[in-house]
Amino acid sequence: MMKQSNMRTGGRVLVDALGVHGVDTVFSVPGESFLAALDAFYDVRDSIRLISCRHESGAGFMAEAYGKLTGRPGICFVTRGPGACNASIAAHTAFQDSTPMVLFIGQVARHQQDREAFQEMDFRRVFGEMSKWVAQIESPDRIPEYVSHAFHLAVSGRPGPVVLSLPEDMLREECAVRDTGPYQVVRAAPSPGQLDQMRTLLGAAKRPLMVVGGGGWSVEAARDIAAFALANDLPSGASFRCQDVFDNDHSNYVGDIGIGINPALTARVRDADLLVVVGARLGEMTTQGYTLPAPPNPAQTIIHVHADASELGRVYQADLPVVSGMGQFATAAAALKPVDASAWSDWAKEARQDYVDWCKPDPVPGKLDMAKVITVLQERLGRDGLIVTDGGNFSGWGHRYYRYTRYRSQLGPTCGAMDYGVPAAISAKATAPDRLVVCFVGDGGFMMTGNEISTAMHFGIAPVILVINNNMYGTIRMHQEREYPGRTIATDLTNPDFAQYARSFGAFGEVVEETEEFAPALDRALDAGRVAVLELRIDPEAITTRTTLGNIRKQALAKKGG
Ligand SMILES: Cc1ncc(C[n+]2csc(CCOP(=O)(O)OP(=O)(O)O)c2C)c(N)n1
Ligand SMILES: [Mg+2]
Repeated sequence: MMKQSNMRTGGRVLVDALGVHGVDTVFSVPGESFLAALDAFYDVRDSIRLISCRHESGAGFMAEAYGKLTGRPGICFVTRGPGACNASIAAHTAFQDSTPMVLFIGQVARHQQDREAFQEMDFRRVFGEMSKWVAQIESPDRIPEYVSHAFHLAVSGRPGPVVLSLPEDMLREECAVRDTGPYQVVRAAPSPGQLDQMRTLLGAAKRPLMVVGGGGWSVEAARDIAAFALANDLPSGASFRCQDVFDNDHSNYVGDIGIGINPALTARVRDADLLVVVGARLGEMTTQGYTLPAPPNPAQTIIHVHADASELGRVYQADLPVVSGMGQFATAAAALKPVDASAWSDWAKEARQDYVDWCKPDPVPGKLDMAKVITVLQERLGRDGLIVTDGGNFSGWGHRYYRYTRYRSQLGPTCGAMDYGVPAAISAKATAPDRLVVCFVGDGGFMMTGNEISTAMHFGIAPVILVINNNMYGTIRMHQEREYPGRTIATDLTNPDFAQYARSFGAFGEVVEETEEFAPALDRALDAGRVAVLELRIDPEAITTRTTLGNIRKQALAKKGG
């Protein structure tokens, strides 16, 4: 048969489809299973940047962070069983964090399927629980349809990850097929009746509290929800690692409701008579382990706004459940006639004061005071700052003391995954090169994906990485001391010299041991013009912003009568 000019390989149809949907960056570790797609990327290398990484968890987290930062799907390409398994942590994170992402996996050829061929896995089963949808494309002429569906699903309703499996022979096969148009974002909006009802509930309240968080926000939605709060003098908190959804300098911001919550804020959640929960799931972190509010029918009246109907009534029965996108809800709420808020003006003022008081640092053991480190960062970064955090106790300093004043100025795994920080910071700096991207990561987390410094060097991406070194898996040590005091095991770490490690990649590296050394070291790191690592050696006793490891052990022993 004569070759027609409109014939394209599956790989090319796929890469063209990415172009149609506006993809500008792809994160990957290459594999022979998707060579035909890689070859198609060669031809579009001026419009789609292909960032090849050193580990698929790094590539996956970079894609997730891209999705978190931009609201557009982060794109990741990995190979068959080994690559897919390595990348699965990013899919799980995107799922729990409601981040739009599309993970493409090279798969064994169609005629080899179901034989346990080399590296074969059934990705529909593997990713069933950690994606919104997983499918395998069996024919190249259906690629545009599948990719369009994947993009629509990733961003619509509650955003999340979608997985597409690509048999390698399918990517090589030629076909004639037309491209689709670009995807659109489809989200619900609150009804006028629901808005009326919300106004009525708000008008009847004496001690209302709003909690914002979750995925699907934007600069405009964050601005509108703040306007709604201001108009109704509504004290407003943010869920775990979603602090940048609400300007922390706003007179109605009252702090974050997650791990290490201000006890005064816990009391306010308890004493509130109305909770307006917008975007956050009423999940374990937001409810102090499903205790506050008490499920399923708490004392507080609950208005729960979420993009996904299946989250409403999941654990808590809301008095007013509303399915809505964040932008759609925030615009409507901001346009609502404000209620008379005089009944709770003292409550609102006091709640804000609680937060202001909470930001005053407690004393910190050791020569390097992390609270002061945050103050310096705040001064140096201003509104250009973008704080990226890994999972671990060191993140508590940034949660408590940093003021997030702009949507997106915080990127962190709300699912608590370690090893997120370094790749996410690299992705953030690649995506927003004008921002001052600073990553907080522990010595534990850094040793999981710190190798991606190599990727940053290769592509000329220059975030600043602060390795908060306490020579242990500190979080787990804390829990051990609390539950099994004095019987520590598996939590001590022997580390490399992190500055020297960084320098071995050609990166900038310095050690900071005292508070006064931090500001000049940060200046040098910001000016380095390449990825910079500052190892911050902290006292292992400085385990949280509020207490020491020794105190935790002492209290646990006293409780056990030891
Ligand atoms: C991928 C992953 N593995 C294990 C854990 C469990 N975990 C939570 S925090 C933590 C220790 C973190 O150590 P480090 O990064 O040094 O931070 P630190 O707590 O010492 O400040 C561990 C092992 C996790 N959250 N994620
Ligand atoms: Mg540590």
